[in-house]
Amino acid sequence: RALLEQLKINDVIQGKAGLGGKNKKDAGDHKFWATQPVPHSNEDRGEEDGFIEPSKPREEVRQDPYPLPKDFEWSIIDIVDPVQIKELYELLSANYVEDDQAAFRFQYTAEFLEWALKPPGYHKEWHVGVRVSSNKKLVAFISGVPITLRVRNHTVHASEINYLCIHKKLRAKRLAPVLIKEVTRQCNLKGIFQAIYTAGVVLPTPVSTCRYYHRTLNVPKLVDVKFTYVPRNMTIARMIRQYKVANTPHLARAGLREMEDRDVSAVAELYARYMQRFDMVPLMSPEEVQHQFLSGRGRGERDAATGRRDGQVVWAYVVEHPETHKITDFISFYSLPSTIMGQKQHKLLEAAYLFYYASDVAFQDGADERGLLKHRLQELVGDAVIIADQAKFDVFNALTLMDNPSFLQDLKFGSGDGLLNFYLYNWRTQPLAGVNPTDDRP
Ligand code: MYA
Repeated sequence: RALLEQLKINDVIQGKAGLGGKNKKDAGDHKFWATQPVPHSNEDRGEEDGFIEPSKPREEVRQDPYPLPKDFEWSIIDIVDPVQIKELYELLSANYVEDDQAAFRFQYTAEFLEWALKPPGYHKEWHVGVRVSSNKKLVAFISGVPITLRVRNHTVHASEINYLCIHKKLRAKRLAPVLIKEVTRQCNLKGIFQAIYTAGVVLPTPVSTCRYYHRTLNVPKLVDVKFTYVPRNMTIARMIRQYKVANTPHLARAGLREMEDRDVSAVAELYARYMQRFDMVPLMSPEEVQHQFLSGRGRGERDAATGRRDGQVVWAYVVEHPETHKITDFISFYSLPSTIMGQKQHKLLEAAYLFYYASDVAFQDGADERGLLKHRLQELVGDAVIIADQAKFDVFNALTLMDNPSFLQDLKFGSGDGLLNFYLYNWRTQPLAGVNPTDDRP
């Protein structure tokens, strides 16, 4: 299945990305994408990293919005207005990404959307909606938020495009290209000419492809809703035992605690240093670290039983060394529920998604070769799984990026059938290592 908020990359699993999946069309079949500054094949990537089309001065950027079919009008969505967030929430809840069997559909909460669409330096003009002129109903949306990427050795000021959604009744009318061109124009007006985006579908041309993995937590519910099956040689009771997790995080005694505002600069430094391991990485200022890991922590006290706060989107923990008080590690995950379609008993699949993490074990000589980092990440992510279980999540998801492949199997994550393709707009670079989508389950 398809999408995620998190942009990060893997150079861990070997294999060539971007070979295309089942639904790959030839470049010539893409009437819209054939006109866009993206590589049209892996052979079209050239030797040197860099832009495909040069940036333009503001005066040369198209000044008027692109024309929409009659009866529709553009509408900048004001994410600060509770009424408009609710309209966006309702559009996405009914029309956004579904899995191939149409059994589950992402159900981003209003709190999630606010967190995702309002990072430091966001532009309200990049939250582009389409309404029916007569009754003002919101029927389509696309968004961008600013992001600074390092792609190999280049710093790229880009926009992260997400939440492209068209009402089910307006599909296949070539509206998506108009939305994409309009958000591109809005980005260009702010001096931004590169973008990053992810999609389950194969378009020209992925820079990397990752596979989803799932760690079962709530066995009976996942079986009931057919997210997972009891294998033939198993009973449900055995399966429950197999996926049982401890009651408290193992690193609690080593100094694991919730991240707080006072940790921001230490986490920002640790993150920056750890991410040097990878070829495509968002660079984050301390303000961005504060936003990504703390601004979505919810309101009020944590519930005594689950540890959840009202409206909590992100969970972030640090390990503070008990003697030196140094922050040695951090780990985070976010909540993204899905609607369960056509089910009476269960309406919502509560999924946690592994987000960023870092450990200073990576900086020790030979930490990779000696298996030290793998062991530490297993402890850290294992604890995130325990915390998510306590918080009553049904499943914990992760992609085959960053160092994830080193611990997924040991932590009982199973490979899913979803792939996520990563794309860059107007930036050429050789494919980054990812899963080979033509291989079956790595
Ligand atoms: S990915 C999530 C996308 N959303 C969903 O899957 C939700 C459910 N589906 C829908 O709402 C619709 O089916 C959508 C397409 C809106 C997806 N990314 O209007 P159409 C191309 C890019 O007749 P519809 C996310 O949010 C398709 O290949 N292009 O089709 C990241 C065809 O072009 P071509 C896509 O089904 C978005 C054309 O659209 C996608 O009614 C990143 C058909 O248009 C897709 N996911 O609507 C966007 N799906 O003929 C790119 C289809 O050439 C950003 N298409 O094959 C680029 C950077 C822009 C900023 C640049 C700044 C400098």
